[in-house]
Amino acid sequence: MKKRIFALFLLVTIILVLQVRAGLTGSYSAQEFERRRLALMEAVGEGMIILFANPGNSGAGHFRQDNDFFYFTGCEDANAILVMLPATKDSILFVPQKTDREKMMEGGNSLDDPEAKDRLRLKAIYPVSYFEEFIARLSTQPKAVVYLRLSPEDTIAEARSETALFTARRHRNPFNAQLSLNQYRAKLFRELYPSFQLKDITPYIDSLRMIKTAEEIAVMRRNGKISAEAVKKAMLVSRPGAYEYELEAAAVEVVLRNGGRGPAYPPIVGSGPNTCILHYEKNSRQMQAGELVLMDFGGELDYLSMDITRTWPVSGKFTEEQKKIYRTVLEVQKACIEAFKPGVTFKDVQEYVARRMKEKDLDSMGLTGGVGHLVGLSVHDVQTGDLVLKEGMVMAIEPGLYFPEKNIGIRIEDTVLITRNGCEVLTSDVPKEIEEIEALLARRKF
Ligand SMILES: [Mn+2]
Repeated sequence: MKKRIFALFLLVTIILVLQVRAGLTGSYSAQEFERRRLALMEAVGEGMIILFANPGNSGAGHFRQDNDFFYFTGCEDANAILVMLPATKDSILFVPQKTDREKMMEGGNSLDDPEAKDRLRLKAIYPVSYFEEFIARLSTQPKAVVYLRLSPEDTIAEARSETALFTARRHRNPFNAQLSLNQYRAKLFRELYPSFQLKDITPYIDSLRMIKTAEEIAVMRRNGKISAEAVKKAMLVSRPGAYEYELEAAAVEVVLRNGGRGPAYPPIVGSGPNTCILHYEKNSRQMQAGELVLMDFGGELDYLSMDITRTWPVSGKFTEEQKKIYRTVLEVQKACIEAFKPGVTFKDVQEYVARRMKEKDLDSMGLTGGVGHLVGLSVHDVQTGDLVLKEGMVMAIEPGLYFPEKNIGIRIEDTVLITRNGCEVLTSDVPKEIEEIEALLARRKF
């Protein structure tokens, strides 16, 4: 009997351990960030590397740290500065000294925490007001090399190229033509310390961020499950007469309930004509029987994003015309997934897709497939150089066909992890086969 009780106890313990789900950034070890810093310093090998934290909160959203700063610190202090010294492998954090009033309103930061230095595995933590003096000492060295992020920043929802584009668009109006923080910091460094040789740290960061670590992969696997559950929930609340935002609400709730921060980008829920607007996000229309609804959604879990798109019939059954187009997109998407493995390029995927469609005697309707985009701290994650798939990359595959004259837009998107000899679909829990979708929708009651 005692043996049985012990076995039961063991089983319960194992189940509890397996269910441990950190969420809200508790998923990473301190060693993880130290390893990343050491890898960066190893690759750079000279001078001083300086990274800036986000200055503070804006809007109604939660504070989110700058992607690159978070990647190398795991620290969520606002307005901080990280200095890395490749020669000695030391890392120093500069953090704002908060007033008693600030501490009362928002809590303290790493400067108020006597254990922060050891926990974050840093050489020292100083007040940020000491930073300029620290830098000034260096400016007397001949040709001091300083690595800054001279390329644009990325955010969870925008690639570096997209933030650059939005800055450029803002400059169309001279009254909004303000420098980005990166541009401003570089300008200030050039003015204050003209002897420095400024170099761009971004390509070094991006080649690290492109390959996910074991800890990142664990978070992304979990996010794949949560985000898939979220889209499935949205499918179940869809019905003729539902508003697009009801689907958004259902999906966001699943993410929040599972320890995610919310959506990783503005959720796209487009019905009828809106299925053909690729980045539609008003989500205000009432959907009707006979139409399709396209939902592009991914949650944020511990700073990492996910990217899923599904398209389904509002009434629960595809029409013959919708089915024909859907099948084409699905076959192209599945062929892309089949082609994915280390060493593969954009051209390889396209050739494979063309071959598979021919073998299955299917008209691809002009759809060629491709490698999609990387996913990570940003949903359109960083990339350096021409893309060749490597083990540890996480990619979204998102073929779509759009016929505005028919009000039919169909996109099917999954996020996959490149493994040693293929890929693992992280978002496979949400159905995409026609029969599976129709079976799931048949469970709805209305
Ligand atoms: Mn995508």
